[in-house]
Amino acid sequence: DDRIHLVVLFGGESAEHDVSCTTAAHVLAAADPTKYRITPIGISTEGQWAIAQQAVDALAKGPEQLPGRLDPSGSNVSPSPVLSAATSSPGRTVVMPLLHGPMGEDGTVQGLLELANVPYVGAGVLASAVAMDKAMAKQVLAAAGIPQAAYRAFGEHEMNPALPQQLADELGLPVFVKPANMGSSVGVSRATTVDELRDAIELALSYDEMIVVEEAIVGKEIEVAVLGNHSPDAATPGEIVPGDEFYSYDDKYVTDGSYAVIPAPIGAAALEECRELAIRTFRALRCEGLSRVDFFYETPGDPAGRGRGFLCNEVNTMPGFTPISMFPKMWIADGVSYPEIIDRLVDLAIERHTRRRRNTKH
Ligand code: G1L
Repeated sequence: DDRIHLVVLFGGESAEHDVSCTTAAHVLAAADPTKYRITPIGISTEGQWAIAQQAVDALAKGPEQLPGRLDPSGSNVSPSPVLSAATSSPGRTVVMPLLHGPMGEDGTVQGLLELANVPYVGAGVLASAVAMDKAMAKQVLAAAGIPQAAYRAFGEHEMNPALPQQLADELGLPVFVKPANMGSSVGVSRATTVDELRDAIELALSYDEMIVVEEAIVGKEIEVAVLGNHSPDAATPGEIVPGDEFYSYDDKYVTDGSYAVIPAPIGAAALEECRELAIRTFRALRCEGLSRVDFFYETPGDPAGRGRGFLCNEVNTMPGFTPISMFPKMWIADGVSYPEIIDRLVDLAIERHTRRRRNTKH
């Protein structure tokens, strides 16, 4: 059997457990069985890592059986199933972590896989951790000269009664207030007055000790799918046309109310500029494998906006990944099929691992 052993990690303790299970079901159904021998490993909502066979059984019952249904009984309570599955066929294993939030997307699982010396799909420890922290990501992008909305990042200890008014003077109103460490829109609010801003800061500080306050942008929401390592490619950008005032937690994956337009209707020159900016952003954060880079576009000449063009909103190292999610949809629109995206990701994981080993002196 000279197929690649693909270990798919899914589930997890985060709010996105169910999304992860559904995504895993799609990946398992789409991955070419002539290329991959697959070991699915599920993590329950209690954080227990289920033995492979249990996850296989759960998956066999179909996607609708998966969300929240991973029975922790009889499973291992440590990540050891992954490490043993990963080392059972050395040199031929690739791990695909379909996990969100703390313990998945923030670099922790990536660190475990580094220690185990197994190739894995997606961003490494550094890019995962930096992209996950909105304050840190903005600081890195600012240093790289990537245009962004005006913002202030600060900690709990810097909060004082005069700060909300100062922030309103500096950034204008409305602003968005966000906890730094949250992957989703939990704890995020929009403030239109200084009093609302004070409440919004208090709410965000209940989720993280670092928060970001940023100017609200009037413009289009443009997303770009980037694939690659050192020489990444960007797909044709798409536009998200929101149904609500802002992209709230509920319609992040449930797309009713908002819809996508690919290519984004902004003209060929702007599409090209956006792809280049997405690649610069991907490199600035040292992303690897894949990322979805999200921008606001202040149309030059639009009287409602300030005409600044593209402003980076956020970088998602683990974007939605079902066949109808934006990341796959943008590649599919460019002629790269869902199974081909999986092939590219696995190849990129192996390429990165081989290169890193060559560059490491032991
Ligand atoms: F492994 C990939 F392909 F890099 C990968 C991993 C995780 C792609 C997309 C995701 N996304 C997620 O895990 C999720 C946050 C959407 C939950 Cl499934």
